[in-house]
Amino acid sequence: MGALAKILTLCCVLGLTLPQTLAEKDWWRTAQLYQIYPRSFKDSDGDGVGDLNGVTQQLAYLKEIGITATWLSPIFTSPMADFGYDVANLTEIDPLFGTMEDFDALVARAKQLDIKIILDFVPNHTSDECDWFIRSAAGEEEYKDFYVWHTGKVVNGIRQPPTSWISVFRGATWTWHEGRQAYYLHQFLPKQPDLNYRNPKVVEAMKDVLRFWLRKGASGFRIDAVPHVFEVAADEDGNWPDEPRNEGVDDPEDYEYFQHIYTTNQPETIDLVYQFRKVIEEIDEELGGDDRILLSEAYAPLDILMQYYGNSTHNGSHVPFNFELLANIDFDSDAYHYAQLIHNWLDNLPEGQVANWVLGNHDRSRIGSRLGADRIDATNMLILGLPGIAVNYQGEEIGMTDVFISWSDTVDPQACQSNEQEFERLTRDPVRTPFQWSDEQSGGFSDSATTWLPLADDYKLVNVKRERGIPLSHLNIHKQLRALRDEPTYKQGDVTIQAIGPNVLAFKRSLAGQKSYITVINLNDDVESVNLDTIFTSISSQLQYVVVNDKSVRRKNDLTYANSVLLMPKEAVVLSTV
Ligand SMILES: *[C@@H]1O[C@H](CO)[C@@H](O)[C@H](O)[C@H]1NC(C)=O
Ligand SMILES: *[C@@H]1O[C@H](CO)[C@@H](O)[C@H](O)[C@H]1NC(C)=O
Ligand SMILES: *[C@@H]1O[C@H](CO)[C@@H](O)[C@H](O)[C@H]1NC(C)=O
Ligand SMILES: CC(=O)N[C@H]1CO[C@H](CO)[C@@H](O)[C@@H]1O
Repeated sequence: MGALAKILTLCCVLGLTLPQTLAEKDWWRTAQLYQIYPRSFKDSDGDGVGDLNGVTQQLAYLKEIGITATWLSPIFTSPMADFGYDVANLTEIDPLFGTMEDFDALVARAKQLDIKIILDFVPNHTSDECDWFIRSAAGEEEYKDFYVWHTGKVVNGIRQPPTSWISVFRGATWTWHEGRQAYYLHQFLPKQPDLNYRNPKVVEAMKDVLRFWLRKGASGFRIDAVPHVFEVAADEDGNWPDEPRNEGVDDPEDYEYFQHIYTTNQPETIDLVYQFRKVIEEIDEELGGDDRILLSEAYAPLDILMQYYGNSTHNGSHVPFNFELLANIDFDSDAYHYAQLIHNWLDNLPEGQVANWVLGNHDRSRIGSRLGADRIDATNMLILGLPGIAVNYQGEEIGMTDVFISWSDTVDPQACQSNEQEFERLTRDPVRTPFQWSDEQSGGFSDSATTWLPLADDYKLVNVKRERGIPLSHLNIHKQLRALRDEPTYKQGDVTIQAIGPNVLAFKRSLAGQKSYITVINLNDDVESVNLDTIFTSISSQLQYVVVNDKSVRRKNDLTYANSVLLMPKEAVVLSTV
């Protein structure tokens, strides 16, 4: 971590010489992605819960902030035991969010605005209310092996689950089913039985789900929780091994009690992603038009993540989400650590692939709360300024922060499964509160005075309407950063990253014959003076301010000498050569 970050120039990260037609197909290589959590984006019908028509109404806002594609957290029929991550019918819209006609209208409007709609695909399990599970539990021949069933083992005359595996949401991964007289496997809630991917019929059924939505106009999928799709294969007697203990975790119900070597990141998972990619390419072939894409979410070691991109014979995910920064940066991280984590991804990137940058999502504490509200612009400068795909979670562009939700108002199952002492560590409600559109009732999110989660107290200060009118608001800085991404230097240029001491992170984007841009971030509270001339090669002796934040004493278009750039506490700026 303390190791000196060395200057490294990454060559042709984006591939410089793509022919025009291919470049259009490759829209996603420089995309601005935006995650919408539909429950909390915009409520069109006054029930206090966001919906598809709400998203359609606000597509113009996505256009305003320059979004290329948006991925929606699950909108499918669900008993909502896990807010839509427990899907009962994978090809149906949940009435809470609207109808299939509403979905069609969303896709049609998005097409007019040239915004792509990407859907969330939850392969790890279905709801126990899914027709497949009901038939499987009844032992119907076609479906009986759609899920993972086992009669358990009998020890001292007492029936026990086949293994001691623990669910992500605490407690056993096995639940006894009276009807079938067997245990079924669930890595999450008992209401979320795991599909049996060792059954080819399941794989085919899931591929049909992908085909269904692609033909309905989806531009791709984000695949959720890929590591949990496969468990280790059973031995010839149909039994599985227990997992080894994690020393230092004493609560036997806690997911961390065991090392998950048999229930996560099994090698078959990667091949499944390759198979899903084939489906995407098959539909590209069938329907033509712009590329459809796969985003994949996995918290896994870097060498495994890189395999998701594909290998020499198989294409994989276009965008395996890069959680290096999200998972490893904290409030106290220094510039060396940032630089190292950025390098980790870029230096390991397979040839021809594109990097992506993610700092938040619906599962993680918001950036402003995790890293400090006065680092929000700085993180947006990283996400939007580094080469490749920028990914924002809704609200990051206006600087929304975590909202305290009391135990009695808590609805996230991950927290509700725990107790009043533990829930704050586990709950994801604080990052899922209603989007703050304006200073009106319910922040302009809903006509209803009550919303499914309480609104942030600060909505009168932090909202789209107000921030539009403040020159250096998070929103307006975000828009300026977004505009820069249309410059050839940002689309195709190289990057050089440098920590300048522990407090200052800088990176240069450059492209032959074009202006270079240098982002300089003061992470901490000392005034810093940096000499960029000695750090970055071939820059002009004078630099011009292109983007400043509200900590700056300089203004846009001011000039400074490259050999003495003064930075105020938490100042973050983009400079260009002149
Ligand atoms: C899902 O819903 C569709 C349309 O309502 C129906 O045709 C299909 O059989 C359902 N699928 C399952 C697995 O229940
Ligand atoms: C690439 O992946 C495929 C499918 O998983 C696998 O069969 C093949 O051995 C891999 N090739 C290499 C070179 O790793
Ligand atoms: C991978 O995808 C690219 C671009 O879509 C395509 O040209 C190539 O043939 C694919 N490679 C394989 C091994 O399928
Ligand atoms: C990593 C993870 O938790 N992935 C998803 C798989 O399914 C669960 C349970 O439904 C979701 O909560 C997760 O987001």
